[in-house]
Amino acid sequence: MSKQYTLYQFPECPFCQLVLKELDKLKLEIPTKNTRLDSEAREELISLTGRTQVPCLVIDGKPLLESNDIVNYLRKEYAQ
Ligand SMILES: N[C@@H](CCC(=O)N[C@@H](CS)C(=O)NCC(=O)O)C(=O)O
Repeated sequence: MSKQYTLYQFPECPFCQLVLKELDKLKLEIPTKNTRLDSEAREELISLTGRTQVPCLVIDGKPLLESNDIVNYLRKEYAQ
């Protein structure tokens, strides 16, 4: 992967599950941060987006919100 990614998420969130499933399907390993368990991660997310909404995929420092948009981005970049 040429880009740097971080996925802010928590696994109990159904929208996060959609993204996590897609990562699995595409066999992509992306660092994740759990905003429910990790208060520092939650603060980072607020700094990046002004809110606590997950999932949020940070791509080279730029946040992408909305599970559908994240899944579409991943498919466009990495689906064969
Ligand atoms: N439309 C959004 C919905 C995401 C959403 O509602 N996430 C919830 C957790 S399941 C959340 O982040 N709630 C806390 C907040 O909005 O600050 C998506 O599809 O990603």
